[in-house]
Amino acid sequence: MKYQNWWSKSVIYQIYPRSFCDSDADGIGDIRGIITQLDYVKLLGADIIWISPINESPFVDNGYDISDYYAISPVFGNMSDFEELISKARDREIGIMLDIVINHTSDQHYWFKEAKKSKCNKYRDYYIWRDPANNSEPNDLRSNFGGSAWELDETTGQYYLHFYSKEQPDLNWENPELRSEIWALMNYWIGKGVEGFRLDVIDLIGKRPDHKIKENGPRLHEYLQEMHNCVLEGKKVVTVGETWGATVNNAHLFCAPERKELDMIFQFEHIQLDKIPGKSRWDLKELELNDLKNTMSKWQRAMNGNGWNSLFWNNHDLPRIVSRWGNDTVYRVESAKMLATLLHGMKGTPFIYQGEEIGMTNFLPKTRDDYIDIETKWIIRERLSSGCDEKELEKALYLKARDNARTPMQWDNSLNSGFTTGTPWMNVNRNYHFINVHLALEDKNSVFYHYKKLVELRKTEHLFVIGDYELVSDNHPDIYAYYRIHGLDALLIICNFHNIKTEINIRRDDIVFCECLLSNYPDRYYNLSNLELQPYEALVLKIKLNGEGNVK
Ligand code: TEU
Repeated sequence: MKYQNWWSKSVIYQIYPRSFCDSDADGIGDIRGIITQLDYVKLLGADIIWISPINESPFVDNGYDISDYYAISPVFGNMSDFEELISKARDREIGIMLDIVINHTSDQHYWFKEAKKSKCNKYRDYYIWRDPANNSEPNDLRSNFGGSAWELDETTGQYYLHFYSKEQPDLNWENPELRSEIWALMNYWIGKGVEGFRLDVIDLIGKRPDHKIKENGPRLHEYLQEMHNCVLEGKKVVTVGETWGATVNNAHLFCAPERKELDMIFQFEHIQLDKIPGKSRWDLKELELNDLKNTMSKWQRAMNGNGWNSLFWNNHDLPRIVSRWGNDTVYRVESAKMLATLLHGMKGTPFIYQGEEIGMTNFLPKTRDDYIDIETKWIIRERLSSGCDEKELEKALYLKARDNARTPMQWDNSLNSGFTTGTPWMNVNRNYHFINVHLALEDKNSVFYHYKKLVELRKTEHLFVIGDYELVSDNHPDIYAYYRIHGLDALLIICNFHNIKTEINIRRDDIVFCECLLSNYPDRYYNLSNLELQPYEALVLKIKLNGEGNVK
């Protein structure tokens, strides 16, 4: 048996609640808004909804700074709304995956407020404190949002560690009492009926700041095994860890089934191929298709039987894929479908980020003030103060800013794209008049129906789940093609990644049957020995082999 888990066939839909659907006209999306759209998610076919954090928070980092793990933020609703969401989702056979941020809390969390009071407070050791070194920061560790990772607490004269903003102090996982608190809160939410956890920056919890170790610290896997023991063992709960530090060499440590840690991880290697190596993601470089083929193939092979891939192009931290690696003007529909096909054909669990399924794009700001994310504001400040080229900066922001993912969901053509009848917390992308759910549902050739078909195929064609991945390795500069093979049955996925016509020869003598399951151009004639592909064309072919050839 190549898979045995209830979620192996699942597709996960990510909701960024703030920007999804507003039910009470305060300009911010909420849980009741999500409830009204459950039928939409069901129509798409997703099995699990991952909701970005909805806990009590001062929202310095849009909820990734939790001040009460047991409470729902009133901005999003209340506990009975959440319970109703769980139950109405369950009625539709949809599970709810909670996003838990347990590497750090908000500085407004009770634990931190207490911890700050004195060095001998009961909660002091829940966080990471160090004495100044030569009247300055303990060392030169940097925060991911700019500046030092250490902040001085005037009252006690010590510095605390924060790998994100200073309002997000890092928790001290070395402390067993802290770990027990975390297990308790996770069990609480399982008791409420959640069927999954997305664990924010989980590869950081084993940090050793004195040795400047951030990711993959020495006790990381011990903690995850303890979590499995104390929380996950025997429960119908799927976990996916966010791990920017994962490589093909350490990924199995997180998710090889026998290790009893997590079910899947998000690794980010493929999504960083358009930055200058060794520099930050704001330092742009064109994506080379062959780099993408190599990286995706490497991960497909590495996780074969030794873990399970999560498949994604997008999330709330990443720009819109159609603007990034597709074409968000002339070929928006074709390229969005091609990118979807390329990803959903692979082995693993696909994630769809809200709006991706209708081909939502990055937004063009009127002024730089339209960027409101904490990380984007920091990079603007930093780059301007170091005298950067402003045109380059604008290009980098358009292509990479997290804000791009966070503009409100485009439901229809009405005021504020049907997201809210109030004033939206963030401006709606001006293209909502022609990119919206209402139009997508009316058009049988829309990006939406292509996604829906891909989700359906995962349920009906076993090969999508179990087939082994084989790259058609020809170094073609425009075409990414691969097989998913099981015995004499295979899928052949062929994608033209660029906006030009191109050709490929995939002639094989051992094909006895070939059927097209999905394409993004109408009425195509396929000749595998001389296949001409239209701009961004994508095909999913089902083939039967006679066993006399070599599939590779
Ligand atoms: O993101 C992890 C993270 O490291 C991000 O800073 C990421 O590198 C960057 O945003 C890429 O654009 C998680 C959450 O997904 C993010 O929203 C939070 O801001 C962050 O953790 C802190 O909790």
